[in-house]
Amino acid sequence: MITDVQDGIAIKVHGNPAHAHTHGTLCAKVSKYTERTYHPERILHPLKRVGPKGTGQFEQVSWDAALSDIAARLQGIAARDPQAIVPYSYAGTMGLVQAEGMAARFWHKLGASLLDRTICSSAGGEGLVHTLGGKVGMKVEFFAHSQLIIIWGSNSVTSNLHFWRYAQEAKRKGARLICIDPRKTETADKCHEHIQLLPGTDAALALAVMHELIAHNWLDHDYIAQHTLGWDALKVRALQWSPARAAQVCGVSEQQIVALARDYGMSYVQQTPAAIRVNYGMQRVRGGGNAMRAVACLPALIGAWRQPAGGLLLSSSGMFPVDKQALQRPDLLAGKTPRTINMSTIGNDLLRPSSAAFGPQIEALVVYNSNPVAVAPDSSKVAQGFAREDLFTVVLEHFQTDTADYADYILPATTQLEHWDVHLSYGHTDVTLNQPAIAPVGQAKPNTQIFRELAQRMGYTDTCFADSDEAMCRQAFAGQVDFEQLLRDGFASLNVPDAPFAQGGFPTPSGKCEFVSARLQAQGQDGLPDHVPNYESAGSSAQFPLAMISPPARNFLNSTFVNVKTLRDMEGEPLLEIHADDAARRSIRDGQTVRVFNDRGSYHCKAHISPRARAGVVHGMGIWWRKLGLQGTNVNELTSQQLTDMGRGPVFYDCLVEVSGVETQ
Ligand SMILES: Nc1nc2c(c(=O)[nH]1)N[C@H]1C(S)=C(S)[C@@H](COP(=O)(O)OP(=O)(O)OC[C@H]3O[C@@H](n4cnc5c(=O)[nH]c(N)nc54)[C@H](O)[C@@H]3O)O[C@H]1N2
Ligand SMILES: Nc1nc2c(c(=O)[nH]1)N[C@H]1C(S)=C(S)[C@@H](COP(=O)(O)OP(=O)(O)OC[C@H]3O[C@@H](n4cnc5c(=O)[nH]c(N)nc54)[C@H](O)[C@@H]3O)O[C@H]1N2
Ligand SMILES: [Mo]
Repeated sequence: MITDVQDGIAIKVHGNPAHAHTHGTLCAKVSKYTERTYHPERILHPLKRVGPKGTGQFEQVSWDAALSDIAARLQGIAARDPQAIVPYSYAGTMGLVQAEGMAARFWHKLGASLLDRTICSSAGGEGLVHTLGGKVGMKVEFFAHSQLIIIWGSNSVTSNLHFWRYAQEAKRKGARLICIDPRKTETADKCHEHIQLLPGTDAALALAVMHELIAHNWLDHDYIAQHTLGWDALKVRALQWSPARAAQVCGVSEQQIVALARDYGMSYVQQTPAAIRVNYGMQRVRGGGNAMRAVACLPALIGAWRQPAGGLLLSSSGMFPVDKQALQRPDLLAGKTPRTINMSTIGNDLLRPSSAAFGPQIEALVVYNSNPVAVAPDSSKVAQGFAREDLFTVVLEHFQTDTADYADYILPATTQLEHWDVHLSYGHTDVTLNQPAIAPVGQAKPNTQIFRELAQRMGYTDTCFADSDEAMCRQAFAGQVDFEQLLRDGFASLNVPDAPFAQGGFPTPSGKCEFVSARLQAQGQDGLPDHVPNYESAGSSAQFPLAMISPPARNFLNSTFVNVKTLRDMEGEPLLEIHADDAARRSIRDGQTVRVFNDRGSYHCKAHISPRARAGVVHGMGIWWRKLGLQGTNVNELTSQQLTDMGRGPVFYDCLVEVSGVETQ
């Protein structure tokens, strides 16, 4: 991203045309970054709570007063037990330095609870680790040369524009594109085929594809023999999944499954490259880890990995040689072994008293790069926890979010335009450098600086607390990336082979693609991938007959940008997409206000009778700020704190609801 600056003011941001993957283009929301940076509601100085918890009333205080008081409060709690202090952070910035750089050092030194950062990708990530050995896969640019692209659990047009450009290029060259998604997305519109399965049924579909590959012998026996583990067992499992059986489970036609398998099998017969872009949409259900494993087995069966434009990509992040030891300094724990809090169950955990199993009650929460009151599941519990009068809460933010409303202190943080950072990627394999384009706006400070100054007030004298942000950027890749090149170009490509698994060499314990995982068996899990039904399967409840998913909105980034007017105007208002039959059965009109509800809570929004919804499945779009929605709630009022089969992740898309019209005068 390039920022045009005039007289110290950022005028415009645009994509860097010299960077192959960005190619001069930014997505709709990030192209509004200057509007967000100079937003009239940007927090420009530290704020201290003056009203009751959660009412959002604050007064301006000096940095010195705020940091001294925060340090004193944390020291008081730490003197009893530092584990009563919990950091909470995720995707605001995923830069290695501003996310868990200086902050991690601070928490390690303090001995605070560790945070299990599960809210986005841990189920799929762990599924992939147990199959391919890590978040590794084909290089994203080679999708441009694939002949068959299966986009599985991703609305790429909305959430992964830079991949989508390569898919478009392949399509122009004659590739066939297949989308597998319960919603008829903007991406599905542009694919040749759309398989509109029920949420949480991907493993059944993948196993039925295997069934067909076996039945027709569309198998690369040589690749399977040399580079996979557990084929005989997987074969037995897959043969239990006839297309007819999977069709029942997935809620799609048997013919569609057979055709999918034929397309995939023909890639083997004709030796044309077949690629799967699998993404995190399919792992936000109970069986998310198993689903990812089942899908990740497919390329090995047809030897797709032999070609650069074949194979699979979930995330490329495992290919980056990040030096976490240097950045995060776990050695500062110095023998302490704090407990771990799972960010996906923060609602329950904030409400838990001290106990032998749990440890001390959470007394202080320091939130940065995250808006948990809006994004974490079961948000009425989360809000109830944040509302505890005895909880001391500090929020580092750009804006007064739903979470910041509950803070005791809000500390103004810098944006991407104002600080140093280095980034890895979910998709491509370039390291990128973020150099500040403008001075901090108002009194904002980088997260790193806030933790540096807190460390000083806590009396921490280790030299690592004096490292500058630029120095930390240099430490992040332990000299494995040319920093001078980063300074010059803004990016540097990792040295990744074009077809990394053409000759096997997977980073698993066996070095093979593991159909059977001994590590999973050792955890007491099924060593083979299987279909694990949702906690709340479509059609399993008469009281709550509709399955709800809540995928990202095109013009928001999770809950970021919701307060940027031009983007919010494009999104309109919080919507529930619903099929015409489901609406008719409930006498719901298009545009009518509806109440979406289950045992956990209720959410008011506008109904949108939409061909994007299949019967039985509704879509609560985007992550709106609660306070900008109707009645101060958002879709996470309905989602549960149940966890996935692997990775302890949330099950946002495993959620049953009922919908009723609300009479409006
Ligand atoms: N515009 C925009 N872009 C974003 C984000 C955003 O909020 N807005 N968020 C960013 C972040 S943090 C992430 S993690 C990535 C996520 O990006 P991806 O992992 O690519 O996922 P999404 O596009 O969120 O896709 C979710 C899709 O999965 C579908 N889906 C839901 N349940 C199932 C299921 O059971 N099976 C299958 N096959 N599909 C299912 C949904 O309908 C939706 O279309 O996107 C990033 N990009
Ligand atoms: N129902 C439902 N819920 C979901 C999802 C879903 O699909 N459906 N998606 C989930 C996913 S994939 C994710 S990743 C999570 C994301 O959830 P979060 O990690 O909470 O991400 P955001 O909602 O974008 O909030 C990030 C906050 O960080 C702030 N921020 C940005 N940069 C900085 C910085 O440099 N310093 C500081 N101090 N603050 C900064 C922003 O202003 C913003 O308020 O949400 C999850 N929640
Ligand atoms: Mo995410």
